[in-house]
Amino acid sequence: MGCLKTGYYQNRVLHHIGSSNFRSPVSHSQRVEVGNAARIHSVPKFNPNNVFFYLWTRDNPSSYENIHPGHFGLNFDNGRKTKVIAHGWNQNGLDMFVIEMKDALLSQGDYNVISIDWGIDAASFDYFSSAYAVVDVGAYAASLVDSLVANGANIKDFHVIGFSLGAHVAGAVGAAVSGSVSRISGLDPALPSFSFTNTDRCLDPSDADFIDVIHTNSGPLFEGGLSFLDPIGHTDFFVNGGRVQPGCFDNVRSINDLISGCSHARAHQYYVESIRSNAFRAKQCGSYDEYLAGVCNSNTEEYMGFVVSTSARGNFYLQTNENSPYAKG
Ligand SMILES: [Ca+2]
Repeated sequence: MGCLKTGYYQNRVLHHIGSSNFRSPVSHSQRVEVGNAARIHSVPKFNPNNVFFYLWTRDNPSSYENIHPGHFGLNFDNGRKTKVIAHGWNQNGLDMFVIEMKDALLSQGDYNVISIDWGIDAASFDYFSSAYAVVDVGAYAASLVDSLVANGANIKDFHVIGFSLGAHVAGAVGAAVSGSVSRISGLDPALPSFSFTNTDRCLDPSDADFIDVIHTNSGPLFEGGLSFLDPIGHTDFFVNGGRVQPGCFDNVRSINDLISGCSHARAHQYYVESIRSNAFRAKQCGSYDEYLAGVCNSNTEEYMGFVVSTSARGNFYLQTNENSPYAKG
């Protein structure tokens, strides 16, 4: 299982550089192919000073602490489980969905909640430059996790949640940490440019002990999709078939429209709802058509989202309401 299905993707990024590890940043160019048009992009060298980490706990639920590798703040507690949130393109670490997710998490559990703010790199006008940055951002965030573990935290207490491009940041964190984090949740993992034959550059099952993925706007770009339609986790949930969501009327014109689009955003909206309630009941099935036809009515059930069983495996389907609350129970 990997991130690439040859011939499936519309956009391909070819990279021709050596090490771009954050410890030894290098200037480089990147050849980007979009369809049949190839062009050379200048990609800014990664600067870890452009990445920030915000920490909230029940002791400081509203005012975040800035932390970074080697500086853990006053409120991080090794006895708590840690939820790490990675935002997507043209977002930042204080995006509304991050705050909603943080609030939902702290309402339900005594967690350390860390937001990775890579908004400077994610603000690139060029989606492909931002997509290129995810591995460096993830490696830098992994160095924070490693330093927290060296200071007494348990690597198995870390769960990374990433939306869109942030899902691949989460994968890069998981790939770069010493050991393996317990879980990554990929919320509609972005597809455009992630056609690498190399799973080092995208979320894949080797990045954590357990990976659950929610698909809400999947499919190739030319069909109006933005994320991986193929399963890329240990368990994948295809909501309303995974392509378009009820209540959304996504009109596809560009990546920009899609990335801020209704169906894509439903992925983090469903997930936040799943933190507060446990009602996204899904059935294992071979396809959405079979699910709709009732072929899978007696199949295994799982609950999607925050509460998913880490023993869940395979593909699951469910339907939602058009408006919040989305879960049908
Ligand atoms: Ca990976």
